[in-house]
Amino acid sequence: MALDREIIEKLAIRLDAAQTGRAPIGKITDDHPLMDWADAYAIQDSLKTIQSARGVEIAGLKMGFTSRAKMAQMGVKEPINGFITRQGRVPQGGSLHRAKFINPRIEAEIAVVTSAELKGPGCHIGDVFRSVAHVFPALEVIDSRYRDFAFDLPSVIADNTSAAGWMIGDDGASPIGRDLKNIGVVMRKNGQVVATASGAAVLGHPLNSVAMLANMLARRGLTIPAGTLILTGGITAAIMVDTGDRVAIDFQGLGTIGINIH
Ligand code: 0L1
Ligand code: MG
Repeated sequence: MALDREIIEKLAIRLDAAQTGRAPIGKITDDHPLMDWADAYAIQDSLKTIQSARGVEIAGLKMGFTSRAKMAQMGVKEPINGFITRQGRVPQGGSLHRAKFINPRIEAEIAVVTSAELKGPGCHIGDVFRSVAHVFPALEVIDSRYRDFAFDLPSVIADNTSAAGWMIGDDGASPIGRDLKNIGVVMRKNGQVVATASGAAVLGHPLNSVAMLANMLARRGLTIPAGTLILTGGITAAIMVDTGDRVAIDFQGLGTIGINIH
């Protein structure tokens, strides 16, 4: 680690203020170029502590940058992870208040809830199959706290991977007998198709993302407890949304979810 505790806490306070005040900031690595991934996750943890202290509740975990194309574009070999909050939940069919965000974008995801603890290192997709109780159609709202999306990987990790909101469908499905890599996903904005993809866009299979999360957490001495909700990462590209938009996403065999922006 390159940063001391005091700097880590100051940077977390800065990111929290940017989020609550909808006031974007420059990327934090401009001032701390030696900041490494351990520092970045320490800032994210500090952000979680700050938010928990004012009553924000952790609802689950998320993976980000899980599409190979997006990783290649960023020149990284590994996705990133963060947390989602109960306050960030939008009920199925609900609305997002545009004024609460800086530049909100929406991406289609598959979410899972685990039924047994998952631990790395060495966690494999087979372990995940045995430990996932339900899969859900989902979407994530991302909102970078960095001005003009000018960020790098450590900055995004510190900013809790741009997490800003999420929705899952009301009805979960068993993963048994379901080919999650071949689930077709169609995203529409205001009735027009804006993105299509299949589950394989997420690391070849959305459950690979859960295995990778367990292995990433193991490096920090953490596990995925039973009963954890996990957003496995964007299946489609993230699309910009604005007041008056409606986004609907069809997940083959899992149902449709929709969100209104007002
Ligand atoms: O959920 C994610 O894939 C993280 C995206 C972080 C970067 C961004 O704001 O686009
Ligand atoms: Mg995402």
